[in-house]
Amino acid sequence: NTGDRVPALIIGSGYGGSVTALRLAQAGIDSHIVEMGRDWTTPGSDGKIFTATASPDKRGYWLRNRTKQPVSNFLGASIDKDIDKYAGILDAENMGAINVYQGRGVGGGSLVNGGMAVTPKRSWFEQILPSVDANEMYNTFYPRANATLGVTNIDQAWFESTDYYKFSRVGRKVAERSGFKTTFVPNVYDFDYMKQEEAGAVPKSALDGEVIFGNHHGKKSLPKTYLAQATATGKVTISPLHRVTKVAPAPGSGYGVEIEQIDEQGNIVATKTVIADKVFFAAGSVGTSKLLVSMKAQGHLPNLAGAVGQEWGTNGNVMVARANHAWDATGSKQSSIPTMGIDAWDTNGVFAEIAPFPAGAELWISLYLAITKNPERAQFQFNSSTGQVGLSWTQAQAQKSIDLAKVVFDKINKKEVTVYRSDMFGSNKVWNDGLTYHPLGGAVLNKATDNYGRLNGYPGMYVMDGSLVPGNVGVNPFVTITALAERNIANIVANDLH
Ligand code: FAE
Repeated sequence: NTGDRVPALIIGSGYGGSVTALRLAQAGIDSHIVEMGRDWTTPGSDGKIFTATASPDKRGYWLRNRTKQPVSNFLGASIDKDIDKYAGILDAENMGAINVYQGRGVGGGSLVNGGMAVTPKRSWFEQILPSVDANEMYNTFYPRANATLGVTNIDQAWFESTDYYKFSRVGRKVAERSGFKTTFVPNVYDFDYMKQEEAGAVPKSALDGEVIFGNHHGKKSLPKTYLAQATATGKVTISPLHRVTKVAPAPGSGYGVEIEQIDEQGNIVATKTVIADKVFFAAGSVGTSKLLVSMKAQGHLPNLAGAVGQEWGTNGNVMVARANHAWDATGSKQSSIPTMGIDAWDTNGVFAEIAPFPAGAELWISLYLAITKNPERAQFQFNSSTGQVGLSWTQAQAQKSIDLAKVVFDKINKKEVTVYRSDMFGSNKVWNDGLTYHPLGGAVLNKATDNYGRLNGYPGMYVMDGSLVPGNVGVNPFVTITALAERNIANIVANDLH
């Protein structure tokens, strides 16, 4: 409420925010999380909390009048449809040439993501974040992150036998026949639960195609792990449907934080100002970058480093689909949880998730989300005439992702005598280069902040999320975001919070 003073205010409840809340609480510090999305705990009129994957209603999308499906077409025709404007779970945020998909709600991206929990190759990590002690990361903080997130591996015997991973086995077979390595990928989904889904013993979630609009069961999203532990301490409160719009030094000490409360249709219902001794930016790469860039440009935080808003990247994301032969069925039954990737990072700069396409019918489609070694970066810029923050990313910058992925999939197609599907991302469009699931950067560690996320010039202000990572982590990012937050908060608790 207006006038309140809190010891620590955390902006956003994704990975960075959840780690921060838990570790502050364990150090005895009360914190308050401000989250612009809903708390996804109350069912809608159909008795379900989340909307169905195949036919999303308003619960699927963040404040839009029309769905924006990542796989947008079938046989060239758009599958998008009108919906009511609502504080739905998945944001397809348009930032000029790119749509940045992000989770909205208590738990951030953990509500909508595929749960793929990948620790990057150490050599690549050392290249992108050279100021970080890699020993410490790989011996202490990656293990801590994986343990607290509940990361496990699929039972390989079950993987080989279940109909639900036929799509993965076909993806593996064709990749290996072309000389590419594949690898099992750990996940936060409860694979024992998934087995019981197959046995019909429990309600289906992954095996019912649930993922990008929320999972009712099985997935250990942050509200079941870090946030559950954090709130159980009694030292963490969360305000959903509250959006931070301004942060500036308060007279005396601390920071004044302006917050808009919104209703489920996105209307502003109240504006509040609170004072916080410490402010942790954990609004995600785009959310944190937009706030910092606009506060600096408008003179509210003029001393922020020049590196603020720089070095943003897409993690080289590009999507593509192939049409398999009739004898290579991918299955009418598909688990929505990916467990395998093509690892051509060292040879081709490509790590491709073998993705499900759970349409409920046999389509012989292999879908891939490729992470590529695309070196292109972009900057966030404040536009004083609109008051908005834009992103300089151009479609031409995505070409490098296509070029890298094309070498891998051209080789597979040539060997298999198969073709790309060109009807799934538009009509006659093979490469889906207009989106990213993995926004990274904008407040890069040891550049926009000190080596632990402290914002230079503003004691008590920190960055804790994906904006610390410079544009490309080579694998799916949330384990790295979590581990880095663990590392930084340990240092902050030890040094800044007596
Ligand atoms: P994030 O989790 O995005 O949390 C930021 C939170 O801040 C959100 O809840 C926002 O609503 C909130 N927020 C933003 N602005 C404000 C504001 N002004 N005031 C109040 N609150 C605000 O950030 N990654 C993987 O590693 N494996 C996967 O399998 C995977 N699959 C994905 C699938 C999809 C469809 C998507 C969209 C993403 C996927 N990701 C995956 C990416 C992953 O979810 C993402 O990197 C992390 O969630 C980023 O964590 P942060 O803590 O940076």
